[in-house]
Amino acid sequence: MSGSKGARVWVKEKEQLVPATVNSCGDGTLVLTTDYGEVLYLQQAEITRERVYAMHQSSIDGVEDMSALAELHEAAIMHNLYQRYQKDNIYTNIGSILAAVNPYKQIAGMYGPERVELYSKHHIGELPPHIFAVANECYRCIWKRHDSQCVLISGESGAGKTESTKLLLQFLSVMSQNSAGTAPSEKSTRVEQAIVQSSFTSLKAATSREAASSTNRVVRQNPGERNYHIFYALLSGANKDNKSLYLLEDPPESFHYLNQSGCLKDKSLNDKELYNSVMEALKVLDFSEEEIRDMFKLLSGVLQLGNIEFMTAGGAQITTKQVITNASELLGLDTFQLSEVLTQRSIILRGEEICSPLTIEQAVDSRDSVAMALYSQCFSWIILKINQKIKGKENFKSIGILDIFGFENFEVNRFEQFNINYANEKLQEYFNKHIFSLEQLEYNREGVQWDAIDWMDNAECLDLIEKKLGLLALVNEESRFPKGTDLTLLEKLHSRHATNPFYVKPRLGDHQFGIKHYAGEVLYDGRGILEKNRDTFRDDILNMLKDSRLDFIYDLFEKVGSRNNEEKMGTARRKPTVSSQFRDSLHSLMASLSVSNPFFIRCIKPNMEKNPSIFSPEVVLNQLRYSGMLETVKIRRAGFPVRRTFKDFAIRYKIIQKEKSPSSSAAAGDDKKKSTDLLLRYDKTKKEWQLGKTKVFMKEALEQRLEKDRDEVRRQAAMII
Ligand code: AD9
Repeated sequence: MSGSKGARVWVKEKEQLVPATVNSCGDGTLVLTTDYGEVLYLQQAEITRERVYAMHQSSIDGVEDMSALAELHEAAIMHNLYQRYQKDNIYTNIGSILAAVNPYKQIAGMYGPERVELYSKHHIGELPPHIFAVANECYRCIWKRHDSQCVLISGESGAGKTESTKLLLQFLSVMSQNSAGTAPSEKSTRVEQAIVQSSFTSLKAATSREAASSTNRVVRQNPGERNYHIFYALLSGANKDNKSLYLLEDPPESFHYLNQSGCLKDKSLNDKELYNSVMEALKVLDFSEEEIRDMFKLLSGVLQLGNIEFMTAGGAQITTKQVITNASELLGLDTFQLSEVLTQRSIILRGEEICSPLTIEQAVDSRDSVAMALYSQCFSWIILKINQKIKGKENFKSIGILDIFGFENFEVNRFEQFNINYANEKLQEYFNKHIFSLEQLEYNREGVQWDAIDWMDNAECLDLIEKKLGLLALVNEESRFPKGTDLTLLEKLHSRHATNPFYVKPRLGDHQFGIKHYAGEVLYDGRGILEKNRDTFRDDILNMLKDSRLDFIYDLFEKVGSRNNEEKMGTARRKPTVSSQFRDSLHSLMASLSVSNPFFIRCIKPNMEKNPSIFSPEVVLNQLRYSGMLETVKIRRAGFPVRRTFKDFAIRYKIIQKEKSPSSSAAAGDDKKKSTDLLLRYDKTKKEWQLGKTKVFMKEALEQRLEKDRDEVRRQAAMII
């Protein structure tokens, strides 16, 4: 290798490739400084191609599309992101995926109207990577291909998903306004606009959680996390009359459901403005004044519920009489009946009602479950209404934007993580298939035989989760078994799947089981899974809510009840479990995705501190793994990952062509012929290479041999000079 001072190289340190610069090379010692500040001394014997090699020019310069990187490994991908991030180029393509690194600062001129205009006039690939380029392509495709489009945005919390969604909507709304003359009706444009301006941040916050079948956030927030934005918006935006109508005269910090995490303000949001835009959106979407009032009453009722407190006196007793009166008033409930279900549990056994007092902890749980049920039913109702409103004709084509909460692996992983990771696994399968089919397309276009590709998919892991007698089936079976406990569940899981290579039975920790996901191994805590899955919403609580004087609340729960009744009448008496509902909605999502043309945006957090100037390699590498971007690389590598046009190939290896057969007539031939002759000399069997219509396709091993010979010839030439 060329070891001159200042040369850029890759060096392998602790099994990781690290970018580095040559300090000096002499006396058989190579001194390098890695980009992370470490100085390495390599002795002659250590200077092998495995340990250290010259960085390709494409990695040194940085590229807009990772597919153009000659070196396709994770270190090169990360280095490329880093280099671009330093120059405020936060967007980079990885084939058909757009990677967006959160800048944590406003980059001047990045999203102005002139940028919208510019990107709307160019095809994807003609301008530097940008979220507007994706939005524009999406918009063009809907007209060009006449099919539905979807944009899948994923990333960890705080990675920039909401911002990306807003930017997409900003672009699409300008485009649809521009075409208002040709658009189906002015009203649809207004609806689109309304959605853009609307409360979607508050809705969005709920959707990502909703996806995990959890409305926990209403009653409990993590430190530094707010409850759903709508509560703060309502408190800050409602006028005096409404505040008195909704009993909201106290400040946010006086509500238990808002003050637990110590986070009341979101710096990036103005709650008053949010309230106004929610109101505007609700009007455009034809929500009646009465419906709006009912929704806000429900939300205020939820806040009051949170302030109900208990003490022990032979079972839980309510100490906050005024609060329970307020809650009952807002929700149209009978105060006595509400107090009863919060402090005791009643079940009907053989026609007789049996009541048992609750402990304080149980009483708090029942209070929280009422709040969660109200919020989640109201949320589903809003979604239903919006969908009815914006639903178009039969042949209606849409652009769907799916904001997905990324893969999770915490210290303790519970039922929620199990569901989130299952969803991510499923989306990964979709993603792999898509990337794979794009590869196939490129091979077909170039006329290359591609059946040699053998790629790793995640089908086996998904089988472990969702096939017959898989993890989901066992969890559901045990949930329906009255005597089933977390322990009996774990026993079943272990005994059935211990030998499955994707299943993990931890040696330590007798309450855990693990799954080897595509993004890594995750251990799940089995405790509480059955209870969460059974979704034990008590019948007595449900009946109390159905007794509400308010039609709105009655209607929200009426269907819940009728479903249960049907089940009770049927022989099976089966209420769908949370995970089976989740699986069904995931499958129907996959069905809509499968008939859509997808775009992928992967949001990346460069550090955990929200700092605009730190790029932490470990933090980023983890996300690259979890996001499936490396999977794209894997799929590519499984085929013929190295591609060079005939011309590039002929120029690059001209020097070894001469070397191997100085008098060959091939030197005078065209680029394709020159390339073929050289390739045949290296591999007669053609296993390691193929010719396309415009490019040479090679395996990496063959390229490495070519590169090595090329280095050698250049070294000898330098010595002669
Ligand atoms: V969560 O799952 O809702 O907790 P998101 O949605 O992934 O999360 P969000 O879009 O809210 O993250 O981004 C977090 C913050 O990063 C924003 O409030 C901005 O301050 C910042 N951000 C994100 N993207 C950009 C950008 N393109 N330009 C400037 C950005 N700032």
